[in-house]
Amino acid sequence: MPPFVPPTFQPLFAATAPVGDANGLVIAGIVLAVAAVAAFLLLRKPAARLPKADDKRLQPQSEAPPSDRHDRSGAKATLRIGADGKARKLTADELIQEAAENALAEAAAAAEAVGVRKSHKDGERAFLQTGLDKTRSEGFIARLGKLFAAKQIDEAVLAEVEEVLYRADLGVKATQALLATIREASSRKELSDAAHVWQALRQRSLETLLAAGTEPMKLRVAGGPAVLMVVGVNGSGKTTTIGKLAHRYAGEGRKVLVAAGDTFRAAAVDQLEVWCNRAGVPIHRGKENQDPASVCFAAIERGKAEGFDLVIVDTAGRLHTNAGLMAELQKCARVADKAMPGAPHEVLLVLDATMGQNAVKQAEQFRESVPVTAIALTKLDGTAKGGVVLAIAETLKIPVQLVGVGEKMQDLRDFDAELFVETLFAGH
Ligand SMILES: Nc1nc2c(ncn2[C@@H]2O[C@H](COP(=O)(O)OP(=O)(O)OP(=O)(O)O)[C@@H](O)[C@H]2O)c(=O)[nH]1
Ligand SMILES: [Mg+2]
Repeated sequence: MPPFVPPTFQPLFAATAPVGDANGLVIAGIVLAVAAVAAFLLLRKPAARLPKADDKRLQPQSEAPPSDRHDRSGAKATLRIGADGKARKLTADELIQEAAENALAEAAAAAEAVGVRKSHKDGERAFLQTGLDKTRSEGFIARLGKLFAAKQIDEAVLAEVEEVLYRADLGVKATQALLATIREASSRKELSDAAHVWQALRQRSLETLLAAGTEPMKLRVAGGPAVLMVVGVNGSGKTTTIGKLAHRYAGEGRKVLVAAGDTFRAAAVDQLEVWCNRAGVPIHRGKENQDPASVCFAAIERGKAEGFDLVIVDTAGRLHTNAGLMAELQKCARVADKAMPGAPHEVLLVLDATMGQNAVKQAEQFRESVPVTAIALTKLDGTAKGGVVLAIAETLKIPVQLVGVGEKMQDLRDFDAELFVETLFAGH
């Protein structure tokens, strides 16, 4: 009898002996393997059933705290320290039970993470609902809703749709794109079905927004602070947006410096200072009427010397049609690059949504002077012209990164194209 055969299986081996020693070994090996699998399954059965919620095994195990469940290497060990301080070897059944408990704990943690993401999304949706309330109840969504509900969608209705979209400040490109979408749905004999038309509009709008870019702003750079330059016409919401951003990034533990590049009005610097105090970040002030470019330069130098992560530069509001003031903005950008090559890393154009199509025109002019990389669309809460987001994406192909939905600190939200479209078209 070969020495490896355990006593329990020796009769079995003996029974196979007539087949010949070599064959006998093979057959005995197979029998041993089958027996091992059967034993494993039998042991596994009672533990594999799903424990009930009140099952004691789901309660915390005082005699085997979680930290004792793993050895120092982090690998699973079969030894556990009991309440008496003694090591005890777990049976196979206990090991399986423990694995089931661990799997349940992991599943619960995963479910919790999903829950956190869901509640975050619900929160964002609530902000957007506020921001899009007027667009949905008075703007083009409400008007299209009336058109689609009242009549069969035919060419006459399409002409009305076109007018609604133009009036809603969607602009030529976005309007034509959406009309083409509706016509295409019509060629698939879906025109009379309002639900299909809404679906097509929703899809097209999302594609437009995604095509304008989905990358977040790059506000982390190696070897010095990232420089974010904020530009826009008078009163568009630059200073307010900077205050909200400073609050957000400082809250994330980043070292933020705000540069008061609007040196035209003493009141502008004071206003910025109020926001900086609220956000708990320092402000770099220049002298009244000092060249804004030199304030920008000095702030970046200070940002480098004092180890700031981010320098946000406020600039004076200016009319996009004023060549002299636009040249001054160019100078600020040039000087920033001298203070730190590559700066400004992002140029955020702040547009007031209530301006509608005019905001798109402003953007076209601003980007001729400075490399606008991102758009913050403010005052969405105060307008029915929320469709201007589509006009911006379709015409400018610059991503809207932020939307302002009120005057409070938390009323500046990251733009999420999917959530935006979902909220805009909700109920249709
Ligand atoms: N309702 C609403 N108001 C906003 C929003 N963003 C800014 N405002 C208001 O818009 C007004 C102008 O904002 P500012 O931040 O001073 O604008 P600015 O671009 O810095 O203005 P100038 O420095 O004069 O060019 C203020 O009364 C803000 O409270 C927003 O998202 N919603
Ligand atoms: Mg300002």
